[in-house]
Parts: sequence; structure tokens; C-alpha cells
Amino acid sequence: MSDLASRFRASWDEIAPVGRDADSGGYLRYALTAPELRLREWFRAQAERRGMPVSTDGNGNLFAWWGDQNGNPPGDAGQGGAAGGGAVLTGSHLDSVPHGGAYDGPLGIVSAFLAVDELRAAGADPVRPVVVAAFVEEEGARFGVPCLGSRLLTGEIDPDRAAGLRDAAGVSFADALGARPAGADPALSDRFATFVELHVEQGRALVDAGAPVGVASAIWPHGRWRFELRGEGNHAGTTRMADRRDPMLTFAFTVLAANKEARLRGAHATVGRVAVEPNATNAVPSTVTCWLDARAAAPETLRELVEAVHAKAAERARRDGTELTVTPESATPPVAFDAGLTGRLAELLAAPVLPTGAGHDAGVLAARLPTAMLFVRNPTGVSHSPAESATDDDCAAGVVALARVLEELACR
Ligand code: HGY
Ligand code: MN
Ligand code: MN
Repeated sequence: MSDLASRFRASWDEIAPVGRDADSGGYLRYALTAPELRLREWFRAQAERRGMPVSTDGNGNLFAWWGDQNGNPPGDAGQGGAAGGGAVLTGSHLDSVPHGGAYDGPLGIVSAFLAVDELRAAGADPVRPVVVAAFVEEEGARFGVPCLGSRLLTGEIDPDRAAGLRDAAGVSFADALGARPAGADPALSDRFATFVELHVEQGRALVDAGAPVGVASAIWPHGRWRFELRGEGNHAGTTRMADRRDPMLTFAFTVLAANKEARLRGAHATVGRVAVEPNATNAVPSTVTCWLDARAAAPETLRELVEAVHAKAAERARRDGTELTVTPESATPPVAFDAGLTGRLAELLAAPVLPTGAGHDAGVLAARLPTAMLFVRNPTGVSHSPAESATDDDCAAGVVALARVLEELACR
């Protein structure tokens, strides 16, 4: 194993146990809960170890600065404030989906700190700040809106709406954060000239290409819709089938319709989350709530897909005597990463360029500043699952690639 791969493994082993579920082997690192707070402490310790001051934007996002936030050098960072602009931002997120994989998020942060080490060991002398970010609630697994932290930073979500988002226990984002989120901070976001996020690939394209590292070209448009189905709760034993208004029937048909309509369009539709009331073995449900995650290569395909699923669900609801309410919870427009930056990095790294159906903070920041993504090969191609994987050697290759990109963007 190379020295860098060993250093990666040592850093990785510091966080690997945090929030890991002993039974599934997956991670339960919900935003601002104990495991994720523990990782935030680790983030601060990594920064401190490198003499990188850490700031927050009042939204729960963390920023470790190599260059100003009063650490001053490198470059003109000493000018402070917006004058110390041109910063190169990198990093990712620390939170996970329920029983998610180890690499989705943290790999981008561990790699960023190690890339700073590589640059320093090579004697690099950045002429503008290099900043490592940890964005809060990227997965939306606790408060329901993905990329919540980066959407707050860029002003894509209203801080009052964010403040009122609640988790399954009814805890609001503001309560979990300990304050009303500050919202957009142009004085901060204007300081960043580019953002490069390194992330484990959530697919097998790099396996098929035989490449350890790739560059993202685009993110599919995608969104989340809540389907609320209301029927009539009743006794499982005494209620005749003909007398039932059973929302579970409408739910079952909706799931099948989503699968079929997605296949017909070469799109992706998933119903992976459902809540049943009263959720009793011997009771006909009164309500069933489920969430549709829909994604497609083009916005019009996505719109048609969701409209078709909605129409099929409504038709079935009429047959079942149930009531349907569909509420959009989040929408992410298509992201085409900065073509010039993407091309420059693909050439620099001699790496393949590939689209993704997965959302990322980079997809949010791409609306505000030149943004790129690097992917690290995932031998299983599986993600949002304990089966997500990456080898230490490929992770080391990712660190080298990120260091080269940061050197290219911050040292010239
Ligand atoms: O859902 C997504 O695409 C991302 O992993 N948050
Ligand atoms: Mn994810
Ligand atoms: Mn992610």
C-alpha cells in the first residue's frame, strides 16, 4: 500500500466507527444528531491540526480556511473580507441516509484535508485561499429537503421555511441548529471563485471504464413528491372487502405505476419511504403516506413522469374511494457543470467524463459559481447502502487528483 493510501486509511479509520449500525453495517449520521456532531468535531480537529481556522455561516455549514478567516496567507487572503476573493472551495457533507454507505459525503472531506497535506508537502504556494467545506443536511434524511445547507448558503431556500422543517420526532431545524438559520451570505459566497467536490461514484461507470477517477459532466433533474392517501381505518376481520376504502391498495398501485412509467421513459422512480396509520396488523389503514423520488435526463421527461404517476394514482384513488394529495417537497433542476472547468480537469487528469443521477451540493453551488465534481471508483457501484465501497488505492488516487486540481486552481 502506498504511503498516501496508508495515510488515507489512518484518517478514514478515525471516523469509520462513528454512527455505524452494528447490525446493518450502514451509517445513521443524521444532520446535527450525535454521530454527525461527532464528525463535526473531527472536522474541526482536522482543521486545527493543519492550522486552518474554521468558520460557520450560521446555517450549520462549516468552512476550514487555508488562507484567511484571519489565518491570512496564502496569497491576497490577507486583504480579508470580500477583497480576499477568488477562494477555491472544496469539501462535501458528513450526513448520511439511513443505513447509508461510508463514503457518500465524508470521502470528499477526508480527501480534501489530505489534498491540502499533499500540496503543502510539495511546497505549493497558493495565491488564493483554499477552503474545505462540510455542508449540513445534504441527504435531507432528517429534515426532508436535500442540500439544505448549500441551498441556505446560496439563498435557494428561505431561512424561515428551513427553520420550520421538522424531523420525525417533531424537532425543527432551527431547534437542532440552536438558532434561526442565517440564510444567504453573499459576503461569504462571493469569496468563492470555484467549487470542486470529490465524491464516491454512485454507479459503475468508472468500473466499466477501468478508471479510478472521473469528472462529472451533469446531474439529472430530480425531485421528491409526498403522496398522501386517505381512506377509512377499520377492522381487518369484520369489514367486508366491498365496503373498504383502503389507501394501501392505492399505495400499492402507485408504486407499480411509478415503476412502469419510469421504465417507459428511461427515467428513475423510487418509492423507498412509506408511513402507515395506524400501522396495525389487524386494521385497515386510515392513511398511507409515501414519497416519490423521481429523476430523468431531461426536465420535460421528469415532468411527464410525475404527471403520469399522479394521474394513475388519482385514477386508482377514485376506484378505491380514497383521497389523494400530492405535494412537491424538493425540486432540483438539471445541472450542467461548467464546461470549461470540466474539460480542463478531464484533460489535466486524463479522466473520463460522466453524468450522474445523484444530487450533490455541487449541483446547488453550480448555479452560483463555476463548479466541478470528481468521482472515485466504487467497485460495487452501489450507494445509499452499506454495500457502497472504494479501495484505499483508488481513494489515494482521488486525493492526488484533487490535489492536482486545487494546485491548478489555487496556485496559478
Ligand atoms: O439523493 C441524492 O441524489 C443525493 O445522494 N443526496
Ligand atoms: Mn447521498
Ligand atoms: Mn453525497
